[in-house]
Amino acid sequence: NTLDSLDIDIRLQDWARLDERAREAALTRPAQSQAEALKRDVAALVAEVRQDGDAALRRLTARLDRCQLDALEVPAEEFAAAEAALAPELKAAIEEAAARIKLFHAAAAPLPVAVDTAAGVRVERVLRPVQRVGLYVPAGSAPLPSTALMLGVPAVLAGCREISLCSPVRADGRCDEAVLYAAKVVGVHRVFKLGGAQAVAAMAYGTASVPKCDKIFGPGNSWVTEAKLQVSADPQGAAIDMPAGPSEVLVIADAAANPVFVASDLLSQAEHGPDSQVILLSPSSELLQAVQAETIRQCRELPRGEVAARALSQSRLLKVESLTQAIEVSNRYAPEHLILQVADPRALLDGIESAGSIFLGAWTPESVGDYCSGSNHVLPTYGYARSYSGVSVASFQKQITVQEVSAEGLRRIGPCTALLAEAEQLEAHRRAVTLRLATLEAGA
Ligand code: HSO
Ligand code: ZN
Repeated sequence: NTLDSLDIDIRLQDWARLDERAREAALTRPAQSQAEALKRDVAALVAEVRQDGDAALRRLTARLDRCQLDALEVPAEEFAAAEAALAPELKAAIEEAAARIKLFHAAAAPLPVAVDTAAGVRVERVLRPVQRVGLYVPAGSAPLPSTALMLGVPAVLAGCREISLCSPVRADGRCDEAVLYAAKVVGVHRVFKLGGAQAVAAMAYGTASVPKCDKIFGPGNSWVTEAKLQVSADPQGAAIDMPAGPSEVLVIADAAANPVFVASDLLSQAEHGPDSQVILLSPSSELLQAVQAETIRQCRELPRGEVAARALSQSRLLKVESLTQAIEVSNRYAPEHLILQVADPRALLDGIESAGSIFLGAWTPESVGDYCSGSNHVLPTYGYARSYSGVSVASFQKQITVQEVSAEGLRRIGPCTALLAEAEQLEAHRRAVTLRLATLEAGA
């Protein structure tokens, strides 16, 4: 095995022995390269697409993806060819996953609300789809058809009018077949052979071929992430789903956990990229040592072992005093994925304040959520789980409030309005109520 000599190292530390600075360091994500050079390069790409539209997209795709594009949009024949080329079992798996993702997302979708907050005062919430949305599906080190499902299903359920998807083109001029099939299965309207910052720019500003989008969704490398940040800071650009960083998992395991399972979960996140972060918390030194050995052993067997090893070198195995302390540390870290491999995982659930998605018990690997349990895998990373949630139907909707007050209703709530307006010294506000009340008095 070529990985036999690979240097694999995961640091094991005792939380109780770390001072505050060392604790902070143990939970710090690897720095994101927000280098000035990256910002400048991305700004130049975005400006070029804004200025030259399709011509810029062809130029950049030739340079960066080594592909001379004619049409930017995937034609019907290419969808048909992709469908014909895929193994029937893979197509069935894509359909099976899509069905469960749809089941959960439909059930979890927000509902309209109507409440009478006083007699004659009706307040409602109505839902409207974001009209034009852009989905980004990476294909960097590996194409991710599952991401097409995770973004496409909620967009369709929300009723978005125009759903565009961009995914990097291969050197042979085609997009990944499984990505195309997944896009078709969920009902994405149009797919474009575009990747990187230029794809984000195209969706944010629109070109002759690519429709302008109101909101852009999906993960991507540092170029894609930086482009999303830049276009979202421009009122003429597009909103974005959430800020993003490299993928991460935190596992809490007790002495009875199976080290083989725990190691496989740590590695499934580590293999995503050299900047992925994985953390294990356990009160059991034996378990931590067993997982350390097992992770190194399994890592050597992986096709992406070298990538995983680089991620592991930035990761931590932490000995904690108790499961209670593990929860404290986890809440402080706010992981994208949190796996609870403990005897009674439900007992810990109430204590968890911040996490993108939680996996309960020995039989729930993160992989099931990545693909087909039904939950979404586009989740807040980099500590954003403290304040953001994963992608859902609500991400593709606007919630609009509506109120309707009758004459009787205004008699009831008018005095409260007028008094508060007076306290804020906003006389026009006050009169908008008192003039009406006077009219009612005169008529009554
Ligand atoms: N764990 C990734 C999602 C993914 N895994 C896609 C496999 N394919 C970020 O949540
Ligand atoms: Zn994954």
